[in-house]
Amino acid sequence: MKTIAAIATPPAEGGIAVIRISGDDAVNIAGRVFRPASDRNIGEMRGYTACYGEIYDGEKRLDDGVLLIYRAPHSYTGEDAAEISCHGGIYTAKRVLSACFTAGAVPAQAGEFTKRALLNGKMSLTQAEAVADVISAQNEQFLLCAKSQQEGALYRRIRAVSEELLTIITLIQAWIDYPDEMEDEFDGELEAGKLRHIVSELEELLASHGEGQLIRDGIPCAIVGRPNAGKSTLMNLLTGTEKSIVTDIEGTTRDIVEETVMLGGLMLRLADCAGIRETEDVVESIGVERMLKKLGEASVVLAVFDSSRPLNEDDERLIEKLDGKRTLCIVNKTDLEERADIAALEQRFVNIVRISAKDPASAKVLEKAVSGIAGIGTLDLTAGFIANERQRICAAEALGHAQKALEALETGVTLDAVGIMCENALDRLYELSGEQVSEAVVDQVFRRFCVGK
Ligand SMILES: Nc1nc2c(ncn2[C@@H]2O[C@H](COP(=O)(O)OP(=O)(O)OP(=O)(O)O)[C@@H](O)[C@H]2O)c(=O)[nH]1
Ligand SMILES: [Mg+2]
Repeated sequence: MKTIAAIATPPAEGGIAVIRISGDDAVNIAGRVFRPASDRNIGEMRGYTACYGEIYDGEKRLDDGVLLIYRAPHSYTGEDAAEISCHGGIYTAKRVLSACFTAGAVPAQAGEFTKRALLNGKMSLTQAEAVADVISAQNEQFLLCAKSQQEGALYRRIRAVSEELLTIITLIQAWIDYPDEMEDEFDGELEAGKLRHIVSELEELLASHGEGQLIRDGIPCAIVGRPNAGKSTLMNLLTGTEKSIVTDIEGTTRDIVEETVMLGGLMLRLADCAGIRETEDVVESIGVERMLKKLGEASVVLAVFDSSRPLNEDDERLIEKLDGKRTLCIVNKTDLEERADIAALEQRFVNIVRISAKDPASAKVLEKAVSGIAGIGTLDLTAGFIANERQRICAAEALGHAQKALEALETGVTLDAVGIMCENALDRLYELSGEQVSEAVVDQVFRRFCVGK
């Protein structure tokens, strides 16, 4: 395999930039572009050792920097590798990289370092996929999940189910091949029990996909309520900006104002919507339509009620629309005299909080209340989760086959048919973990990566 090189740091100005080289010839190539300040021989440097020196393209001095050597198999890729740290100018890094090409390296493709790590058995496919998730993580919670995935959480989870399936397949096979030599009767109910466990494991695994997406991309959260309830004031409080226009005129917000915030450790995609009411105004009624659409799509709803005015038919209409929605009822304007029937709201909503959106201290109260109701994180994603569409399809197909096998066993279909269905499920799991996967699939996985990783 050719020796590859790429800039591993982002194309931006910074203190240092790192040029990564990997392959059989990595140390030789490093030796051609790097001249140690001491009389050290690069070819004799041991793994995990570094030296300071100057970087050259032929006889042209480019920069000074540090060379770090890795020896196979103790490197990210499992190959001999070298990293040259130079000054972090974009142009300098590009010049050092082109010197590596002159010295014999070829440009690395997107994700090629990680792909080599996979091919050299340094990680499983799901671990390699997690590397891309770690790089693109935008919040603490998702980073934590992606990290445990990178450490093999999903792989271990699939492994456990695969082994359970394999035990059933082996037993069925033995019964088909050597029925006379089996000591006990075939216990269909016992095997069905094992299959039921596999089915429920796979169902739980599939459920982790939606949850993982919410944590990665943010939880869609609609702020709704009647006009003037204080929705935009609340939005501005949570975002710490004046993004939404606030006035005492009813129907101020018409179009949807969106912003992503971190609240109580969760990433929320807030949408400040038009107030709900019957209106003749064409623009405002389009706003109300959009609000209803957002409400439908939201995983979490912040429903704002104005405590200084009696509840009216718009509030009632909203309450009806919240049926079945994960809602935090926010009783706002508690700094004013109370005129709304709060007891009625308390009867209707389990999660209720009283605040004044004008008071900055309310942000803390909301943070606690929101993390309580969001209900995300009921599954422990650090135990492994389905992170992308490729994995989801494999898991869904494995589940389908396992369900069919269970049904066949329960309805007394022949053992070989049950065995085949179990094998189909196992094949899908092997594809999911990457133990049996086509080159085309691997290529597709690495297309998501950046060059240098
Ligand atoms: N006293 C008091 N006034 C508030 C509070 N929250 C909002 N207001 C005021 O209520 C009025 C309406 O606030 P907005 O945030 O624009 O209300 P909205 O729900 O977005 O209204 P629309 O966009 O028209 O649907 C403004 O004058 C705010 O200053 C509060 O907690 N206490
Ligand atoms: Mg508003």
